[in-house]
Amino acid sequence: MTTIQSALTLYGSPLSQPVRAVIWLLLLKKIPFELILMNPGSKGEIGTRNPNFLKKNPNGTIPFLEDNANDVAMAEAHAILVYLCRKNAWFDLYPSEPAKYTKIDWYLHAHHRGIREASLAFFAPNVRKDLVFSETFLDNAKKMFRRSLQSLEQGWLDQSRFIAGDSRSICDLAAYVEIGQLRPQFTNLFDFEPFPNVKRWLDDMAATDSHDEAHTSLTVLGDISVKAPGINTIKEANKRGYRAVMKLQSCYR
Ligand SMILES: N[C@@H](CCC(=O)N[C@@H](CS)C(=O)NCC(=O)O)C(=O)O
Repeated sequence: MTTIQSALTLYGSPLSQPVRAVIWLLLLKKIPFELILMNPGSKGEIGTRNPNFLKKNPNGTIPFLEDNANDVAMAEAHAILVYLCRKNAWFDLYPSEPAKYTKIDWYLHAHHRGIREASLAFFAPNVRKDLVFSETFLDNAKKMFRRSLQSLEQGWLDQSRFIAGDSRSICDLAAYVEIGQLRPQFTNLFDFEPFPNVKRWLDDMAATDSHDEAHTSLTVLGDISVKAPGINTIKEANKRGYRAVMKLQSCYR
């Protein structure tokens, strides 16, 4: 039997927010890829802190992408999203005109100390039991997230339907994987009622192609607002998330 190596290899796990953004983009564009399941923070065989993985990515983070045909290997979700769009001329999601892509870049850079706090403040304390957070740290992360959400509510999403304009771009994917994970239909960790523009945008994003497959892991994880999930639920969520991604891919391989 001959196996065909995918042009793209993505190291990650479906429950990881930045990994999900890359998975979603590749599914949206119907680009086949190999997904190598990783365990964030672990030194074990498939861990991001294993010496073999650290040789690839010294920062020990996922997502990590190898574009085998082009001898490209890279980390950082937003760099990967931009790379894939530029290389494939996906101008619908990352336009070529500076006036348009600068707004997307602006959001993507701001996201890291703002909206990404959604994970630090709400998700990781429930799911990443290997990480220890002080109350002060968590309070600050929650404040930072609320402030950033407020700026999306009043400064970005009241100007346009999506974050950087009236059509979807990669910054909407990057933002949704963080903000969307807290919705009542997923982890149920945040009350969006005071944010009507964000709520409208969340609904628009949930209607985007491949949303459900990219977010299957979160559906399996379920509401974690009352009780933190056990390790078996987390493993099952990643496994079923992986299967959903592979099943959708098999339709266009
Ligand atoms: N800025 C990075 C963040 C990546 C990141 O934090 N990934 C987590 C999983 S969600 C990770 O790999 N953590 C490894 C660890 O905790 O050691 C990106 O956007 O790609």
